[in-house]
Amino acid sequence: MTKTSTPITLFLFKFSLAWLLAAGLASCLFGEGALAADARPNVLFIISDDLNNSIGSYGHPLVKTPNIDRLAKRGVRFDRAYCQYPLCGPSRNSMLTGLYPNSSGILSNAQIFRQTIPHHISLPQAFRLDGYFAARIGKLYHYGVPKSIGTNGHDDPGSWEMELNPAGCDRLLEEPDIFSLRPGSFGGTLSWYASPRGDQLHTDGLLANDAIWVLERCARDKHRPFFLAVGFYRPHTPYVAPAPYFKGYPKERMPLVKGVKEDVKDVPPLALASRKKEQDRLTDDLRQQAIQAYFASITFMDAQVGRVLDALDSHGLTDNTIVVFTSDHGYHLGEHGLWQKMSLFEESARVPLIIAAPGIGTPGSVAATPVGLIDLYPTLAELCGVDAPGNLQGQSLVPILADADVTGRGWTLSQVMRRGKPRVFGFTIRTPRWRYTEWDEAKAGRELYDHDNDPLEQTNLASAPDRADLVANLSAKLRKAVAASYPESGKIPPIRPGLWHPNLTDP
Ligand SMILES: [Ca+2]
Ligand SMILES: [Ca+2]
Repeated sequence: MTKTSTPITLFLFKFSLAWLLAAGLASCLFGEGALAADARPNVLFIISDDLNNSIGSYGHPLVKTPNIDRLAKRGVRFDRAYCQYPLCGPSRNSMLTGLYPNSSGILSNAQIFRQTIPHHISLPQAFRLDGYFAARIGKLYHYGVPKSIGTNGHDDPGSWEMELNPAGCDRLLEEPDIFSLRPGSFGGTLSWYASPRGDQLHTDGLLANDAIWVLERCARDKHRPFFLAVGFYRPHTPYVAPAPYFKGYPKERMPLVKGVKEDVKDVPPLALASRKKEQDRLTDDLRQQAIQAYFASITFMDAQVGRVLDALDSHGLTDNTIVVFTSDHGYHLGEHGLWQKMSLFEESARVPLIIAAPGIGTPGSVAATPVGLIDLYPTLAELCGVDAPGNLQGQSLVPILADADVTGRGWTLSQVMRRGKPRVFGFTIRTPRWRYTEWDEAKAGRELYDHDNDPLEQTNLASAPDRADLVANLSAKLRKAVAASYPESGKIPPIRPGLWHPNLTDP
């Protein structure tokens, strides 16, 4: 299903989807005696939204994430994992197509790759075509949060056999109570609320309930493996979580970033262009409230992840299910004066990534080599023996899963667009030691940070005379990586009119 333009085809399509949903669940439920059991592993793909590495097992001193941590103990934790574009839609389209944004053509939210490369086979679609039961609960492709919660968002119907879109009190009841820096605006604006309602009334609690429901049914019949994708909404703004989670993070103890004025002196302006005007209103008190609510939302989301992992255990699925946990991009909490996403600094480009593949590698090991979300598609396809398209641009992480000391490609590429006439791009390459960034092909500045000595990226070494050779070397490496991020045509595929346009966002 790649083309649709009229409400009638859309209706028919949704009708057939409802049928498929019933049929898919029925086959999951009752099976067909004639079919032999399929021994291929299941995949439970869990993604959180706007989650940075404020996670216990990543060494965060305050944030409690016991459930993600226990997954890390039985999987491989990638310590240097990066998104390809620090914004929901472009990052998710890149991850789920296995293509760089320059090849998916998706550089903004509210778009789907069916508008640019309609015949490409997505990651869940590849599993579907190879016989897996592919289901989505919540946010996998882009969704406007919170307005699209409860709808299909900017989804790709071809990717799934079944879709569930629960909406909880955070979406349906509590918006009038949410504090926002721009009153009435939640999704793109710092906003938060300590809800008096319990976990299972919230959207993420309902998502976990739905995941448990699907797992229970899939466990009853094993003739068809599943690819279950669960996309939690927290800690995306508005940071709404049940009030008890806020108590674990006393406001006055929330860490504030100091020395921003001095820090940004050596930073090119485009690197800081994700700053939003309303953030001028932030006081230290509001900053601490925001961080408290962000951390509370993480621990709330972690608890829901725990409920899903428990269901996997209690239904005896753990030993034959590959579990992935990640986020679509990182998040600033005041570093360099920035909040939220859309920067190429470490906090915005870096993501948590844990893969627990039963029987592969050493449980609890940590891979230090840089990897990207773009690598997930070839990795999962290889682990499950699923046919994947030949034009994927990531690497398979299977050798690194087997031995966390394997280097693999050894670098990752991330990019971001700055609007203007013309639009310009920033590209950044991350090696084990260095982050090197060019804005508008270095015409608008360069950055070089030494992570061995400067993990907070405070000192831009790009014009240090003794680093000239290193800059030349990294610049050549970056440009080669950028050139390889385009499709064969050498051009970013444009949005083509008349192709599938996601218009399901208004409830
Ligand atoms: Ca996001
Ligand atoms: Ca600086």
